[in-house]
Amino acid sequence: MLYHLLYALHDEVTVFNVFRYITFRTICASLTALLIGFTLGPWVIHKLSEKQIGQYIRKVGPKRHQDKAGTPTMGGVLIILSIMISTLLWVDLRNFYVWVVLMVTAGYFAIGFADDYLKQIKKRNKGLAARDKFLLQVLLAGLAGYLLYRYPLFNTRVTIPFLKTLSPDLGPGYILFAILVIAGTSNAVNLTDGLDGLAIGPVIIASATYMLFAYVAGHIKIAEYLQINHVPGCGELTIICGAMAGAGLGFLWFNAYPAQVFMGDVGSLPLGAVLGAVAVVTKQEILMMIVGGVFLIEAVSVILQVGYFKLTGGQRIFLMSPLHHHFELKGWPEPKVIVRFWIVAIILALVAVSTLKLR
Ligand code: 57M
Repeated sequence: MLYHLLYALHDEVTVFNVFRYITFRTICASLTALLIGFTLGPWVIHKLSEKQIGQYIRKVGPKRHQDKAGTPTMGGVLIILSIMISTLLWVDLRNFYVWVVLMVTAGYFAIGFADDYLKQIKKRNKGLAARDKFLLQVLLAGLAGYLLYRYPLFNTRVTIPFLKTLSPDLGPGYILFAILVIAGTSNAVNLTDGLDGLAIGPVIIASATYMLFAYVAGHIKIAEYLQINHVPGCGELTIICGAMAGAGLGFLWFNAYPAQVFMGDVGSLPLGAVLGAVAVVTKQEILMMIVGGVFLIEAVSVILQVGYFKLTGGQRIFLMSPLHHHFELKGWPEPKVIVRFWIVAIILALVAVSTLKLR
C-alpha cells in the first residue's frame, strides 16, 4: 500500500523514486516485520499467559521437556500477522504471485489456528483430526497449484539443480507437484519445531535464501546470465521473503533458549507453506530439498522411525524421532542441538546458492 501511495508521488518528491526498487522495499519489509515482532512480542506473550494458552507437553517426549509445560504457545499468530502487515505495506498489490502466496499463508494459518485452538484452548489433546488437517492442506496447496497452472505467464517446467538443459514440463501434473512441495514443506517445518528456536532459525535462513532466488528469477538479465528460469513478476516475492526473515528474527528474540513462547502449529504450518509456495513460484522447487534440508532430514527421520517401528513391531532406528530428540537423548544439551542444526542449515543454504552458478 505504501508502495502505491509513495511511489505515485515520486514526480513531486524525487526521493520517493526509491520505492520502485524491490531491494529497498525488501529492506523496509524486513525492518517493519522485525519492529512489529519486537514491539508486540512482550504484549502477545503476556496475553497468551493471561489466557493460559500454555503448551501441554505430551508424555512421549524426553522427560526434560516436562519443565516446559505451560510455556505460552500460539506465538505464531504474531509472526504471521507481522509478515502479512509488512507485505501489504510494501509489496506491489497488483502482483498475481503475491496474492497466491498470501492465500496460502492465510489458509495454512487458519488450519494451524484451528488445530492449536482445539488443543490449547479447548484442551482437546489431539486438535484437528490428522486426516482433516492433511486434506485441508492438500486442497489449499492444490488450489495454489491450479491458479499457477492456469496463469498464462507461468510455465509448468521443473528446474533440476546443477542441470542446465533438463527442465521437464509437468503440464497439469504440476498441480500435484505443487501440493507435494507446499504441503510437504509445511509439515516438515511443523515436525522440526520441537526445540527452542529449532524451526525459526532455519526458516530465517531459508527465507533469506529464497529472497535471493526470487530476486534473480524475477530479473530478466540476471536470470539469463545465470541461465535459470525467468519468472516475470516473481521478484515481488523477495519482499514477502524479507518480511518472513524479519518476522522470524523478531520471534527468535523470544523463542531463543530458554523459550518464553512457542509458535504453535499456527506458526509452523504457514511458515513452511510460504517457503514451499515461494519455491514453486520462483521455480526453485527441488532446490527446497537442499535449502530446507534440515526440515527434510527431520521429516525423513520420522518416516523411517515410524515405518521401522511398525515393520519390526516396536524397534527403533533412532533413540527418538524427529532427529533432534535423538541427539537430546544421546545427551547433547538442547542449545547444542539447536545451534548445530542452524549451522547445518547455513551450510545447506550456501550449497543451494552455489547451484545458481554450478550448472
Ligand atoms: C510437531 N511438536 C512438538 C509447540 C510448537 C508422527 C509423529 C512423529 C508426530 C510428531 C508430532 O507430534 N509432531 C508435532 C512437533 C511440540 O511443540 C509444539 O508443537 C508446535 C509445532 N507444531 O510450536 O507448540 C513440543 O516441542 C517442544 N518445543 C520446544 N521449543 C519450541 O520452540 O521445546 C516446541 C517448540 C513442545 C515442546 O516440548 O511440547 C512435539 O515434539 O510434539 N511426534 C513427535 O514428534 C514425537 N515423536 C515420537 O513420538 N516419536 C516416536 C515415533 C515412533 C513416532 C519415536 O521416535 O519413538 C515427539 N513429540 C513430543 N515429544 N511431544 C517426541 C518428543
